[in-house]
Amino acid sequence: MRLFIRLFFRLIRLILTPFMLLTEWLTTPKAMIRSPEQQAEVNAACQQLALYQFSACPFCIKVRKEMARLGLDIEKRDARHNASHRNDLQNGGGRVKVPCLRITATTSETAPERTGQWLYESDDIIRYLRQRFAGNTPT
Ligand SMILES: N[C@@H](CCC(=O)N[C@@H](CS)C(=O)NCC(=O)O)C(=O)O
Repeated sequence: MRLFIRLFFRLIRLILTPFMLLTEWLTTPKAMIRSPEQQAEVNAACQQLALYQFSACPFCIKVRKEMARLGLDIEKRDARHNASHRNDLQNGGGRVKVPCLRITATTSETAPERTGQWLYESDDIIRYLRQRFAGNTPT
């Protein structure tokens, strides 16, 4: 019975995924315009970020669209199909729930020990990204 339920939900996901991705593609906003220097600064700041996500998760789509609007080139890590990303999310963040923004910081240039934060909840991630990047230069 459990196998049947799992297969049923997998089938639903298989059917819905192309529609969700097509809708995302059709409704993704254009990126805000920055000068090349400002964009380079934003790109550098985005190196410290990674989004753990599933491709067909509506909450992840919401975050990806905001990333597109803000012109953020943030690495996307598939936590459904990539076991290593899934384990990192489980071990680092404490649960496999997406979206989750990994915010990496180095403690200092001389002792670049990597620290950071695992930010869950799509609304909190969007709020964080807007606060940091909605202006022309990252804060
Ligand atoms: N309130 C959360 C909902 C996120 C959510 O439910 N994500 C689903 C995928 S669409 C998930 O990760 N489910 C696995 C779980 O909750 O353990 C948000 O807005 O980010």
